[in-house]
Amino acid sequence: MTVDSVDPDDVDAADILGSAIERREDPALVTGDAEYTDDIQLPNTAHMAILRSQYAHADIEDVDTSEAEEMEGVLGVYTHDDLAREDTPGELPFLVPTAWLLPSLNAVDHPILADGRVRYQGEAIAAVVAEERYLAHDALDGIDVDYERRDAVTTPGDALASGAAELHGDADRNVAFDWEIGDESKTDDAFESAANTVEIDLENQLLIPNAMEPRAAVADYSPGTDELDVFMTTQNPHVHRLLMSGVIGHPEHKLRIKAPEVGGGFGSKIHHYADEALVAWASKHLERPVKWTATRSETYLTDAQGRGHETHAELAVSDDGDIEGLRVDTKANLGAYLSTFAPAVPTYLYGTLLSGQYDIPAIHCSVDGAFTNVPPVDAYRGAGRPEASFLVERLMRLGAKELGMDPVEFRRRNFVEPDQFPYETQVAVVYDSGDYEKPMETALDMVDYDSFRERQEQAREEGRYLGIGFSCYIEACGLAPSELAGQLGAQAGLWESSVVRFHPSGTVTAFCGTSGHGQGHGTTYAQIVANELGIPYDDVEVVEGDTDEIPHGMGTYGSRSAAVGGSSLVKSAEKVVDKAKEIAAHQLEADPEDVEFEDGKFRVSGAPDRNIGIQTIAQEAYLGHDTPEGMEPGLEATSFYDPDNFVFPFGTHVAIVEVDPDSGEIEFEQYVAVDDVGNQINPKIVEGQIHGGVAQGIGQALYEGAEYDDNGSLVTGSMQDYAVPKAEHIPEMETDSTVTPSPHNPLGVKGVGEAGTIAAPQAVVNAVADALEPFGVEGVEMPMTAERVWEAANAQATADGSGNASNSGDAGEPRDGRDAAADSGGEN
Ligand code: MCN
Repeated sequence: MTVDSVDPDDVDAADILGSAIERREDPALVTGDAEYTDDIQLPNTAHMAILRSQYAHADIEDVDTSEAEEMEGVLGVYTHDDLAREDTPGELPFLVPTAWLLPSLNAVDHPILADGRVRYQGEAIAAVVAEERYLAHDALDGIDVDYERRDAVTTPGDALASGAAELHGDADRNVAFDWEIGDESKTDDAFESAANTVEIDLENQLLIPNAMEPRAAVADYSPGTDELDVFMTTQNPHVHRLLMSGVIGHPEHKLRIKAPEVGGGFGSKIHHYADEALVAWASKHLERPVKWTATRSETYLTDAQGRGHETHAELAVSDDGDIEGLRVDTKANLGAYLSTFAPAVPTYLYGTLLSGQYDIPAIHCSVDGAFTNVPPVDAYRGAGRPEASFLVERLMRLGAKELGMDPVEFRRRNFVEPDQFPYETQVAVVYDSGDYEKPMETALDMVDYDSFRERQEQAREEGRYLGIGFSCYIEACGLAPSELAGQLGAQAGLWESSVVRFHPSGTVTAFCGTSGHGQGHGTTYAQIVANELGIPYDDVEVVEGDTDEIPHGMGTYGSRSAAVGGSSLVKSAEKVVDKAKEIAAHQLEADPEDVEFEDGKFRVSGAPDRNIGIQTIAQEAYLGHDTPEGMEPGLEATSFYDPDNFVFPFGTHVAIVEVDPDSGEIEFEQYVAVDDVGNQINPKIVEGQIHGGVAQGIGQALYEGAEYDDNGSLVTGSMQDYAVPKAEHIPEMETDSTVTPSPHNPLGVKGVGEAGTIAAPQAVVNAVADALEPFGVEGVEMPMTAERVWEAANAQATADGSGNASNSGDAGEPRDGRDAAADSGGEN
């Protein structure tokens, strides 16, 4: 089902919420009219370039900046010592979790500029500010760094092994923390008595975010007022303001962070990096505007990466197919330093999702976080939840296989049933609402599962290898109830604030503390506010991303904007209506109790002719000539909305692939995504978010992965080497949805921004495993490149000498004796 977008003018005001209206932000974006950070040209701007470590691990014996300082046009060259001299706190912060929740956390120092040692390739050592951007970059060649190289370690398993190169003197064998969740002894008991167990070792590879727009910042300091304006690529301006204020030692109330148009983030623009702090500090220091825009190579080296897990997991299952226990042991890559949200990602955002869609009576998960010589690893679209869902859904396939049970039947048997909600898992969260059977059924119909196995058998007879893969995912988003966030270790409340302001003419500006960067908030928030106030959609303007205009805010990540920001707007609009109703009642000479509000009009009950529109009331509110006694003029309201719980979207994604064992190529026959994100504000935007998310999930399954050599140098440092999928690599997706509203917010919505990314990888990996079952292959590590798939399909043949020569181009023998290559064009 493809959702067709509609013109808002063709939608009745009463139907605006839930309509698939066109995104209002697109004309400016596609015509080049939108203003991004790098478009900002302030008079007298100086430009910054940053000298980055060429090595992943080294002591810095000396940094000689004298030649650079002499170069024409250079205004300043700064190292760690310069920042220290200026009494700048100079440490980059992390926010979660707090030490009392993660007592083992080793909160290592994270200097803005390297302090005698570099721990990942690309770490900032010195900054140059010059009159022109190219001069600044040229001057980097005038800085001489005397490195003493050290051994590097890039994977968590290696970093935690004895004898590994140590990154931080005070970290015992690179241990960032150890953490556990669930009931260990109950889980051990479940395994001891289990009739069947299956186990898996898997890697969830490191991924590099690829927003279209690289990170950038322009800072403008006014010495007269001591005000510092920073325009930057941020997903959370108020959080950045708070953190930066501490990092550079500038008072929060004199610091303004503004996000112009932001060209994607996927999590990478949540965090506080050295670069933005340096720009702000330098502007203050030089008393003139300073600008920095990362090159694409810099983003590859320094943007916080995602995932990076090595996991061993086991599932205990009864003979009837009931899951009895799940045991997980994960080593998580944290990179060289703790980034803003980093320790929360492989702990509270991962371990709490390990029950998946299933009623699992005993779960235990232990996680060892490791420092390694790669950039900090932090939240990247999905953040902990894709890792959990991948693991659970890979085990679901294995469990079914072990019992000889249909994978759909096995899942269905273990689903949390609709009457079990709210469902408390064994890993600390309570699922809000769900009906897992429904999206599964819809997806099965869409792929005609009843006939698939026959088709698969027939194809195998012809030497063609079809496979089907299921992913019944769950996620937790809408971050988060502040109290729960506190219990989970965040040093921040995760409420959201908004203002709904009527202007005297009857139009409205809605301000929200979230900060969209591609998600279409301008459209969906206007739909919410127009619906609440009963006014035309075009009369509502939405403002985000500016600490000067918006009272406060926690930003956009964790698919929280609709559930928390949207709900905050509802609350503000309700307050506005309440005040307007009092004015209306006064003017209609009625008791407010007797006044009803519907479709933008206040009516006296039982006397429909006595009515007045809310837009007229707005004018009256500002005139203040005829309002209830003692009422303040004006019509606007502010809310700080704090939700009761996370929201838990879910769904079933199914991939059908054909694998060519001769070449290792994987072709999609069908990709079906059926998602339940509760009520939908805008089905077109929901569909677009699913499309983008699935594309990223397929990217992880098939193409993407950060690779480092033994020295810790990034091998996949450009788009030539890091395979971001192109449009031709992504299959036509068939989408549908079911609707199970969340009871925890006034809109009944659940988040959608990460769902596709969380769902897709395991659907594809399970499909490839299914296709290659005749070859005795149970899985291929991601990214499933043609080479890896070919090797897996041919491993058995190579091992037992059954016919495949590595350079013959023929596939190995399937285990059931059929000739894989016979009819499959093995000569191609
Ligand atoms: N929406 C809706 N109905 C729902 C849920 C959401 O119509 N039931 C709409 C919302 O109103 C919003 C959009 O869908 O316009 C996404 O909403 P939500 O799921 O609340 O997610 P956020 O807006 O908080 O966005 C964050 C999420 C995350 S965490 C990542 S990562 C991500 C993503 O969004 N990064 C993106 N989508 C992205 N899309 C783009 N283009 N660029 C990114 O960097």
